[in-house]
Amino acid sequence: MKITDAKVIVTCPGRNFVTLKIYTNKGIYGLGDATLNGMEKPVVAFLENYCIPALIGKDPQNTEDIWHFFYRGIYWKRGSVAMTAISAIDMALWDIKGKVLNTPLYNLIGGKSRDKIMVYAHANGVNLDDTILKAGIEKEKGFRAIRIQSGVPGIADTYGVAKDSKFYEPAHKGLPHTEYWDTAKYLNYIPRLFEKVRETFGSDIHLLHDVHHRCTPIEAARLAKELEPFHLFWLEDPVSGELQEGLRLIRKHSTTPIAIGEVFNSVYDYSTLITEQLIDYIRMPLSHGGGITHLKKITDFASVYHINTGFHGATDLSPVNLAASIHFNMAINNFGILEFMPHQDLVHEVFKINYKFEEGFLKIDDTPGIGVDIDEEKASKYPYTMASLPVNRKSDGTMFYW
Ligand code: EZ4
Ligand code: CO
Repeated sequence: MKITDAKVIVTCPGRNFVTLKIYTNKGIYGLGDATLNGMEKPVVAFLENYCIPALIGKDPQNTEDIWHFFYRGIYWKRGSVAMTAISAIDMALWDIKGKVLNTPLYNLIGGKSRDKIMVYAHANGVNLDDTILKAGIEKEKGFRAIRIQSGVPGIADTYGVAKDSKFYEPAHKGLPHTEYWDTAKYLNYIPRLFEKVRETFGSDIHLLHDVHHRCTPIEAARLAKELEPFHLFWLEDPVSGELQEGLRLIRKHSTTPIAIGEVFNSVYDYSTLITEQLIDYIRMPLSHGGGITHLKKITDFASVYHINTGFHGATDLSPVNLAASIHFNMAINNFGILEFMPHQDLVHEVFKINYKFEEGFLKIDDTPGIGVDIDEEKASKYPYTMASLPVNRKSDGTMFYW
């Protein structure tokens, strides 16, 4: 079997998505998600100028060798752009593998360990009362787990909390805009917020919170400690994970479970965190973390240390990635939870999906491969529109992590 061609489809049904389509001489094609929010074009360029020409003529069934060709074989390793491209290639090849063998992806990586995938919703409120209201709406929809984010008193813009709050979209049209941040105000507010949320919804619902890397290790330790009475499912990205050792400080002070890594792209971003048991959940998604081939190794490695998955699943990851993530998490033993923010209806005009939400869980059908298809004619109706994630400054203007 041979790869005969591949192309990159860029479409913007409400937001940008990049999809890699790999063709074979057997008339079978595979799809991979190559979307990197705000950096779509660099991924497209790497795929078109380097990866696709190198793929032609290769046997698509050799997923392991092809993965290493693009990872080990490339002198300039890693980085989000290159790893997103490699992820898309790997995902498309596993899609082909499933179609060739006429079986859904989950059967190729262990079969079913469960029938449905617990997912968490987002409640993003402009203030405390609004957040309680939003959480109530998600609970009514049947979610068993809700991520709680809120505007902070005294901070003008809080990341991910839209003012008009029609739908979640952290990227804004054009160049990066600036948000301003005040850690002291944030740290004083969040424990009060969770006290109120627990008081309102009781102890049965799983609660999550995303810090978006905005604390220093000792600040994160304080937050994790003060949130302990509210029994979070996890505290996400409490610090910038670049300094893996920073997570030691949080562990020393608190039993609040920690999730990290939506911006990671290699097992080497995780090695200290896993072997020293400094975290509880792997956030790195298939579409940025090297695809099924790499994530299977990482999650098996994590499993040895009793660390579970909690893959990133925001709306800037495409339905192809979401379906692949459902398959993957159906199969592995150490599944934890999956993030799920439903895409806008327009997205489902372009992508034909094979999963559905039911009472807090996602279920997927047994279409061979990943099971999502793209309508290229519809896709072509929505041209790429430049959009960027914000940058974050402290209130005095200092550039800060976000
Ligand atoms: O910032 O997907 O946990 N989810 C998140 C997301 C990410 C965006 C970045 O593109 O933090 O909102
Ligand atoms: Co996050």
